[in-house]
Amino acid sequence: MLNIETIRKDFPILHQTVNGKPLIYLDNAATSQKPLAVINAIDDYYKRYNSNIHRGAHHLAQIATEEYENARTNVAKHINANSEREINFVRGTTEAINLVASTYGRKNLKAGDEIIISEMEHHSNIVPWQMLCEEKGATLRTIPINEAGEIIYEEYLKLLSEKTKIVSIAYISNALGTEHPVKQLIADAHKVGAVVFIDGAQALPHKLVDVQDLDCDFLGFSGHKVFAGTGIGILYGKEAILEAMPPYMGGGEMIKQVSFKCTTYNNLPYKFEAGTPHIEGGISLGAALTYMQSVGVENIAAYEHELLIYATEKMQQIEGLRIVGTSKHKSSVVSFLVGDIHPYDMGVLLNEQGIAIRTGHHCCQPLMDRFNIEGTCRASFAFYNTKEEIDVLVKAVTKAAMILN
Ligand code: C6P
Repeated sequence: MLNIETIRKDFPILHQTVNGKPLIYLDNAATSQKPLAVINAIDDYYKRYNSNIHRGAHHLAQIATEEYENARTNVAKHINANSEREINFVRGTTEAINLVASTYGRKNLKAGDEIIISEMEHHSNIVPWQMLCEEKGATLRTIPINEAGEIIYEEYLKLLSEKTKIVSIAYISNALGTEHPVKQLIADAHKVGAVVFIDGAQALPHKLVDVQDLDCDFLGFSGHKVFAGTGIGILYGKEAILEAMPPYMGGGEMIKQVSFKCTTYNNLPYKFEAGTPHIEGGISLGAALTYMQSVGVENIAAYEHELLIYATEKMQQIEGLRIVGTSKHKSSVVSFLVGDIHPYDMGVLLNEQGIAIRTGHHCCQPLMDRFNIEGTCRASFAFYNTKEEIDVLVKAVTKAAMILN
């Protein structure tokens, strides 16, 4: 059981008013708020040991290196990776996908090969693969989805063939909250010899993700969605696959030896970490995961499920409201439309009540096309949200609908 009142004290930003009303932050899928443990870790880094890492012999450099590498170890444990060598710091999910597309993809794909994604992907899990397909003469195939916002599994099985080289799919959809059966999906992709990239951007904030249990080849996620700072994220890859991949960016840190005749590359994970990294970002990610572990990721998942059920029931009672994305397997997102009201207008009126939601296509334009809509209103929850906040949301949506109709 979580003590939400105590938890909320850890998040200073939540205790403010917006337009004269207490802030109700329901835009957690876009970015989550930061606990004091994370804010203090960043503060501590700059006040006590700001220094470049992996290169200085001096005291500050040693502390910074140790803290950065401790964060990597924490990430490895958190997702049950085999070793720290499988944990690459990147800028976020977007960079993780681009890295794999431009290294693994460029090396291993040829004309006629196929990549499979779903119709429900975030643009960052579409465009890098389109770019790769264009370069290689490969084809991007999409798994269709049903009215509930679930992938049609039989159609996925039909798409798989010996031509399939990469399958890339979000664990949880940012726009609808649908949770896909990724373990099964990975096993089926492996049967045809494809590698699988799991976009974990919306999964890591809400549930335990065990890369060995899933047997995914790659996993990407963003620090800022798991209560850490922005500009930091993780690319996990199986060690043997990462070993065989060419580097992504060239520069300092990613090399063993440089000469004009021959340059050799560094060991994992540094091979993929050219240049001075986002040191305080990495440290903040370590602190954020420690914080989540102290709350208990399973407790978080159970509580957020309660919030989702509560919100779904209450919101369905609003006249004219329809929820977009009604899968039984969902996490922390309620996407909705009320009558013909434009999502942006709803967002503006909710903001007047101090409520932050996201409106629009949520970087999923093909998904919006599939449902023949321009966008939705999206309320997305974190474990610091409460049922009382949902009650206020329901009242505010009802009131806004009356004004806008
Ligand atoms: N979704 C949202 O409001 P970056 O920007 O690299 O941290 O994450 C990209 C990304 C990739 N995959 C999924 C499933 C995502 O949800 C996101 C980010 C935010 O839904 C911002 S568009």
